[in-house]
Order: sequence, then structure tokens, then C-alpha cells
Amino acid sequence: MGPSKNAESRKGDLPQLPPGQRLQRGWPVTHYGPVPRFRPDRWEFRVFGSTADGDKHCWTHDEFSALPYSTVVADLHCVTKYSMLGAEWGGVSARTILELAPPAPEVTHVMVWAEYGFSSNLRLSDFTSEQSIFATHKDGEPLTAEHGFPVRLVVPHLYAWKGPKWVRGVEYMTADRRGFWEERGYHNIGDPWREQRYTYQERPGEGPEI
Ligand SMILES: Nc1nc2c(c(=O)[nH]1)N[C@H]1C(S)=C(S)[C@@H](COP(=O)(O)O)O[C@H]1N2
Ligand SMILES: [Mo]
Repeated sequence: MGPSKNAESRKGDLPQLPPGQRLQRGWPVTHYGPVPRFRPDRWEFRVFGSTADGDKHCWTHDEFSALPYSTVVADLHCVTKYSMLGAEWGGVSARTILELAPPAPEVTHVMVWAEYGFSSNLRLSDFTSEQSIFATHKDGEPLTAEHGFPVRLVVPHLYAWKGPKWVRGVEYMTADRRGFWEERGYHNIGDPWREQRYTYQERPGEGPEI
């Protein structure tokens, strides 16, 4: 499975929209808090926590921009029930980051950190999906400030809050911990095809104690 699993190629038998979602035209802006100002001299992308070598790995904006570029065509499903189909996201694949800064063998989850302390937790298996991408571009254009410039995570198979805008780092974890929305009533896993919207829907084992 690759970038071809997009809106076009799904027009046959498979549904385009997860249950309870409606199609959104255009691209609304959805987030909590203000839009951060990008300061290139102070910006770095940091991988820390349980790395294989025990060290932090940091990239300046120039260094991050020079990492291998790939594209993924994928949908965005907001838990508030709109979906945007078939955008082309360009940037650095999560797998590239995992190769350049490998996690220790006991890592099971990651916390993706963004400006102002926003965070979202993911199972390592979701983060390593071929489609997970630290996007710098959408449909060939650099992201705008309100959509996450310079870098946002896109994890197409999960609700969009699992993809922080204005990403600054990834923490490798040996146990699960809730991120910003996961602490505030949203489902720890967030699979839109299973309509995992809220914490109260979690089954045993799907999230840490609250
Ligand atoms: N840093 C940060 N990233 C975030 C959010 C947020 O509140 N803060 N909201 C998420 C939610 S709920 C959605 S639906 C998408 C929306 O992305 P968009 O504004 O580019 O459409 O961003 C996600 N990333
Ligand atoms: Mo959302």
C-alpha cells in the first residue's frame, strides 16, 4: 500500500468517508490557541526520549529542509465531523526520521510535540505507517502559517488531531501517555473508520488510566 490509496483510487467499492463524516470543500483552519510565529534562528526539530543511541537528534530548519522529500496523497478527517479528501502532502516521511534517529527496541509509543506545548501520542505502529509524513507542503505549495508552517504531521488513517501543526519534536516512549486532546476527552487511538472519537469509547487496553 502506498500513496495510491487516495480518494480517486477508492471510488469503487470502498467508502470515501468514515462513518459520521461529511465532505468538506475548501480547507478550514482548526486548532486550539494562537498561530505561532516562525523564528528560523530559534527553530529546531528534535528527536529525544528513548533513542537507540541514548542521544538527542536535532535538525535546524535548513537541515530539516534538506532531508529526503516524499509525497503522500491522503485524506484529513476532523473529529468535529468534516473530512477533506485527496490532498497531496509533501515533506519528510516519519520513516525517514525513524531511520535517521532510531528508537530503542523497547519503544512502544511516541509523543509528537508542537509549539506552545501541544502534543499528541501515537502508537509506534501508527507512527511507522508508510503514509505518516511530516508535511512541509500541500499540493506543491509550502504550508501557510495557520495550517502548520513550517512542519505538521499528517497521519491519514487517524483523526486529524493526531497530526500536530507546528511540530517541533518527537519523544520516543517506552509506555503510553496521553497528549493534549487525549487528556481532554478524545480517544487515545482515534481511528475514524472505527469512529473512535471520545475517551468514554475506549476499551480496556486502548489507553492509559486517566
Ligand atoms: N498544534 C496543533 N495542531 C493541531 C491542532 C491544534 O489544536 N494544535 N488541531 C488538530 C485538529 S483537531 C485538526 S482537525 C487539524 C486541522 O488542520 P487544518 O487547520 O490545517 O485544517 O489540525 C490538528 N493539529
Ligand atoms: Mo479536528
